[in-house]
Amino acid sequence: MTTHDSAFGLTFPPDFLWGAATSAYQIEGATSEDGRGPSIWDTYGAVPGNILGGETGTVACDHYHRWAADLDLMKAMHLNAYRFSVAWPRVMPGGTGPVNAAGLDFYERLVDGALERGLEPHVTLYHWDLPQALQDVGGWAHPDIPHWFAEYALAVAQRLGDRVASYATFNEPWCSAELGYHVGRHAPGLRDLRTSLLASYHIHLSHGQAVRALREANTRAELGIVLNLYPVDAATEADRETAALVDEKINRWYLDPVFRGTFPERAWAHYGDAVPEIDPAALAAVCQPLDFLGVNYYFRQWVSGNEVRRSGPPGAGTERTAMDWEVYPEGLHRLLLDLHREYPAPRYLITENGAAFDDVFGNGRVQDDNRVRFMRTHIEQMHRAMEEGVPVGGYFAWSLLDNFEWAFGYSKRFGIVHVDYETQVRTPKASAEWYARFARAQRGVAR
Ligand code: PNW
Repeated sequence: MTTHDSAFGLTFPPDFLWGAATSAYQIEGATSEDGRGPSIWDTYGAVPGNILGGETGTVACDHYHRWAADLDLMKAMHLNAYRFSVAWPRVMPGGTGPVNAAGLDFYERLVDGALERGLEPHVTLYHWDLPQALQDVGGWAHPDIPHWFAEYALAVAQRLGDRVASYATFNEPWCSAELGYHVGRHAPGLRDLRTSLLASYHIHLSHGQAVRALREANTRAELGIVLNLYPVDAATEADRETAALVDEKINRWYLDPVFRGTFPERAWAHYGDAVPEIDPAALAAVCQPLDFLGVNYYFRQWVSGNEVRRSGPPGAGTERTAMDWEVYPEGLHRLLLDLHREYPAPRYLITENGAAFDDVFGNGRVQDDNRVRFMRTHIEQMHRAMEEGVPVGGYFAWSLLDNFEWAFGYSKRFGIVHVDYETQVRTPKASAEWYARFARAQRGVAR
């Protein structure tokens, strides 16, 4: 027997990764412990009005102290992989310069703890918590940042080495550049298109430079990048051109440099004078052979007139999450087929998929049937894509825990495990129990 039947009759390869994902700033807390330097999210969160309810990541899920119990949760759920991020300001408090050994100690304990529990560690090097010291000199807009990032990546890889299964350079660079430097709804809260495009360019260069540095250091871990990607649909024929532009701005502005060493033409022309001065050779070098592409899938973009909706087609027939995002499982199937055709990678990992719902905690449990349905239908669509030839190697639920949802503070709960922020008590939701049964069946683990 090489495969196992699951609850709903889908067969996945026995070595398929069933995991959960988190990120450092969203769960760790302990923002000034053991030599960690300040990050842009500490600074941004300290400004009234930036985060709903004035909340911050200072305590979050206290994962910095509760990491062992959190790993136990995943082991109990029969998962075999854990995706988390390393906080740059823990490793290099000043962004560049001396390494803080205590910061790396934490991630070393985490990696070893994961391995002891049968969880493959999948590390994201940058999930939005830039050291404030680097922001003080311009952050992603500074021309030297690719060098600083590669330096930091090497410091992590030198310590964690081959115990890590994969490194993703970036999580969702669109969010860093667009939300952080243009829309201003994420740290550092800037509102300037030109600076945001420059930041995106430097993030690309940083990715390329870090991948080259890690390869030269003979890192055996798989290397890749994680992008937030969306099918883009036009409501009417007249919306097609806009939809194509939106697709280039959100998806291809990030895919093309990584896979082709170029920027997409339509978006480039659209941005006009705001585009940065590009060194074609440097841009070409962003395209490094990768071992995987990480796909974060949440919803599609629906283009209608001048409006780009995340909530899908108007009307009551569409299910939406607490973020007002459309529930659209078919989009994952479409996205994977499109990627496989246009941006072939050796394998794809679904590095995030999940939903916030208005969970009701009562009698010691959360009966989140909506989240169970969300996960099941998305896993079904991922399976369809695999049957049609797309090499998908794993699925990571976003998120293991309810956590700090950026500008929304703690008001949006994405966890499959409920967190009581008063007591820090973790309670697996019905979705965690469902996922545990599913993973156990898929992996053929005895009861
Ligand atoms: C992702 N959008 O963020 C991040 O990787 C996670 O840290 C986050 O908690 C999760 O998705 C849920 O939001 C996104 O506006 C933030 O399209 C914003 C968007 C997409 C993803």
